[in-house]
Amino acid sequence: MALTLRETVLQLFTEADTYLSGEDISHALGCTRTAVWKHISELRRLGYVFDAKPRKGYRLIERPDVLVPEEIKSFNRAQQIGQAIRYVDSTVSTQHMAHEWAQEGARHGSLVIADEQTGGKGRLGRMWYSPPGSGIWMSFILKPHLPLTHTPHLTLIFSVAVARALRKETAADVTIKWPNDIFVEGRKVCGILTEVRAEADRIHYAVAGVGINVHFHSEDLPQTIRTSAISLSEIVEKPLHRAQIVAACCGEIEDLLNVYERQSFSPIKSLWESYALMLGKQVTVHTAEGTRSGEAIGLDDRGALLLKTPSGIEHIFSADVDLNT
Ligand code: BT5
Repeated sequence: MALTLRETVLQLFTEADTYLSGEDISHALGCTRTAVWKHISELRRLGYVFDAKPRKGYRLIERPDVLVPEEIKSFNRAQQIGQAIRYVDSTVSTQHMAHEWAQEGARHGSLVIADEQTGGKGRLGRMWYSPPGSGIWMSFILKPHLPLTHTPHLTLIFSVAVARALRKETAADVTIKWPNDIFVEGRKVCGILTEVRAEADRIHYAVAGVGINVHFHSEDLPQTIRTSAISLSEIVEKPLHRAQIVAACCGEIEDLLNVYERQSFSPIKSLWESYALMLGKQVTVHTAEGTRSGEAIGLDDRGALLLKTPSGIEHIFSADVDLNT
């Protein structure tokens, strides 16, 4: 997808990492120096800091921690995922925006992202706490050629992709709790919500929502999640840049969707198991049919959790799972 001039200016500064003269940029972009100056001023207004030196030009010395499309795109290596982006400062839920966009004909990989959600959604009508400036609240529109029964694979692909991105970007020791949670230090740092619209028994499109806690302190959280939630800045020393984390997620999601398309679920399953928090452990599973305990022994080919109980092996498709202590 073609970049706007402002996105291209930012990409030039990101790649160069040195001084660029107004003349060099206007040549590279085929626009006037006045236009270049206008884009640099606009970027300054967004919080980017440029150093200006006589005869040398401008150098980008500070980037704001913003989630605007140009900032994400300047780091994103994926070809499809996160190439089309709709960003808003605040919305009820990025899931709603993504469904609307999908129905208007959004392309595969389109991304909706917000700085704040006022009605963030978890599974089964639960809420997702999404205060401004504190996290990454985003929804990906996917158009996979898959039967409806393969929907659980998408959630598992997203869990592994986000876990890999977080490990690479923060070196945090992240694990995955089946089916949709990413944990650090025994607390939830990220939740994933996959919603599909189907035609007959095939997926028409899917919206995969990802909420990653980045900047808040657990003391500031609502009482109900104060001890169960954590944010990345509580465990990572270095300053965190949300757009870079989003871009890393886009790259990993695209890589894993490609692996899945070529080799099906088996490599994803192995990767998932290497991040799994509960394998070989005693767990309690809460489903619509009731609660039971057993050992979590792996995934089946459909992405269901295999639970070994005294009466045999059960395949769990939808549940909340607690680790027994
Ligand atoms: C999830 O549901 O974990 C899926 C969360 C998906 C959120 C993203 S943000 C972008 C997109 N737009 C949306 O509106 N949603 C998606 P579930 O497994 O049902 O977990 C929900 C439970 O997690 C709640 O009942 C709380 O106990 C807890 N919780 C709520 N906010 C949290 C937070 N920020 N961090 C950790 N835990 C939280």
